Amino acid sequence: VTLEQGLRRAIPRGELSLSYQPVVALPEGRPVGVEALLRWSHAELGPVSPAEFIPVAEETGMIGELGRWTVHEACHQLSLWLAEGHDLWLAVNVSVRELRGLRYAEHVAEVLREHHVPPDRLVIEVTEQSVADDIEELARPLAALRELGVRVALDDFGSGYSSLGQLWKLPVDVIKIDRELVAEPARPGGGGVTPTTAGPLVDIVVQLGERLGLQVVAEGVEDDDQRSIVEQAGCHLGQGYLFGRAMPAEHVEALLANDN
Ligand code: G
Ligand code: G
Ligand code: MN
Ligand code: NA
Repeated sequence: VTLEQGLRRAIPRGELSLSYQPVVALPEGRPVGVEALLRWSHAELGPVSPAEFIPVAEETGMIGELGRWTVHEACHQLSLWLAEGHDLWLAVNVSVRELRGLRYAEHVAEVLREHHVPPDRLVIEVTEQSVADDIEELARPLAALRELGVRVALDDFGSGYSSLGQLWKLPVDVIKIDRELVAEPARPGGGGVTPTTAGPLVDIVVQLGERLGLQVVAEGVEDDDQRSIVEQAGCHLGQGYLFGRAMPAEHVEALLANDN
């Protein structure tokens, strides 16, 4: 079976699900949001990574249907959490191919209304790299989302090749610092990053966010050293294995319940 054939049947067969990774407020570590991550468990192949099937969905045009399923499912889950009184927002990853589709924002507005979710509880994530390729065309659908009151996040920030000058033109509310910057590998020939100089890249992005009035999330925080670099940079939001991996909705509930 090809991935494409399998993917066509994934929704009717109920093989898709969402996992949720917590985003925490720093320095306290209290969960304030989640990122929904798509999971596909194929009947014969077993779990297939989105890194593998999202590109196939984009090439075959199935991404629209997949994206609609994802936003619908995520907003349904979010509405349940909000109804239970949890103060939480939710982020969904979106392919630029979905944004280019007609009336993407209108579709999102409909789903929000259907589930009675306030628009400012939803964050739409697009990767810096994918948007950089086509800023002129994507500024409009992104602006339409923001007019609804939905927040837009630039994902994997710092890993792409876009110039700061171009990013300046983009209507976004949140920057997510790519985990490669958070990990900050030692510089070649520089003797590595010493404790006193650790974190320059994270510092810069956090300061950029502040100057632009944007929220900044540090991604891929895996250990206490990285956490302290991020906190010392003045970053107020963190995500990564240190705080929690992507998990089923029930586990998020337990996390939120413990927090109260
Ligand atoms: O969860 P995981 O690390 O396996 O995700 C791998 C990649 O797939 C990440 O870049 C993530 O942003 C992307 N991804 C996960 N879920 C979705 C989704 O619902 N839609 C899109 N377009 N990308 C997703
Ligand atoms: O591209 P995006 O940021 O949407 O991708 C999210 C992916 O990053 C998910 O597949 C998730 O499993 C992965 N991820 C989340 N936290 C960490 C982390 O602390 N370390 C690493 N290596 N990957 C992470
Ligand atoms: Mn993301
Ligand atoms: Na990311």
